[in-house]
Amino acid sequence: MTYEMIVTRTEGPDSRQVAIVTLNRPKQLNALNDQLMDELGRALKAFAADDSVGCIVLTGSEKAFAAGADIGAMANYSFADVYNNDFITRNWEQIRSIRKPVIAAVSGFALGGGCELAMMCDFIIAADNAKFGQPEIKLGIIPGAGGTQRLPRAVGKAKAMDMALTGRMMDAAEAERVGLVSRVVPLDKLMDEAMGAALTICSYGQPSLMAAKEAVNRAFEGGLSDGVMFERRLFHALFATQDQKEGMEAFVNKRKPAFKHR
Ligand code: DAK
Repeated sequence: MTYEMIVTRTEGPDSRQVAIVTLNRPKQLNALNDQLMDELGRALKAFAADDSVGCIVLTGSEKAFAAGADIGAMANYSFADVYNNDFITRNWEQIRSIRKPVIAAVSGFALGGGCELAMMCDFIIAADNAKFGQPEIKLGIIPGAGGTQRLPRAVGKAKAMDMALTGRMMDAAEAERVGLVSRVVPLDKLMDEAMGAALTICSYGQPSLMAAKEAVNRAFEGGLSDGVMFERRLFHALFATQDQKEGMEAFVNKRKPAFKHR
């Protein structure tokens, strides 16, 4: 597939690759427009359907993961334009529907829709120059792609309100301290770190990876006892997989497991 606003490649052993998707509108700080989101949706869907891909890394440029939705493109929209056309929503939902692990490797600005996009990934690894924010309030709007919901779940109400109401940015150190990102590394080590995590993930069995992702996501959707029950059922179900037999037998026999993803 050919793309204009993203670049895709795969890396790793043939049988189990990491797909790397790079947002590529550097002059506009990767501002997210319809075409970019369409291309991103298509690429993610294709990698999700590709059995040789075990994990996806989403990244941007050194200066910007993404500085938000394209303000120039939005500036003249009316209520009827955004409501009737369900303004860019269809593409934003795509990333949430991907069942394989998706890591955001963030350097530079992750603002507005850029921060929301990173939060839709399963976890965020940040470079030490990363800056997160939901500055929509400065434009007379509010976050529109889940920022008011995912940010408080990630960092708590106080920090989320602070960011949504003042529009201030959070640096990488603060983002790690409050749990928005899982790791912070020097900028020149960002892709090594993200690839290391992605290759580790690729070495595990796909059914258990997907079950772990579903179960953790469930923690954000409902109550504790329902979540624990959901986890228990998935846990039990994994005993029906070849990978569980392989993983445990390999441990007992002190050898490396060879997962078949079945
Ligand atoms: N849109 C369009 N262009 C942008 C942009 C953006 N969000 N951010 C930066 N650019 C462009 C700048 O206009 C500039 O273009 P030229 O002037 O060179 O042509 C170029 O990128 C470089 O930017 P700066 O010259 O401003 O660079 P600085 O280093 O001085 O400043 C900055 C960097 C990131 C602090 C600054 O550019 C900035 O404040 N940018 C705007 C950040 C922002 O407000 N983001 C939130 C946008 S609202 C939804 C889904 C998502 C959304 C809504 C709905 N649905 C699913 C319904 C999301 C909304 C948003 O994200």
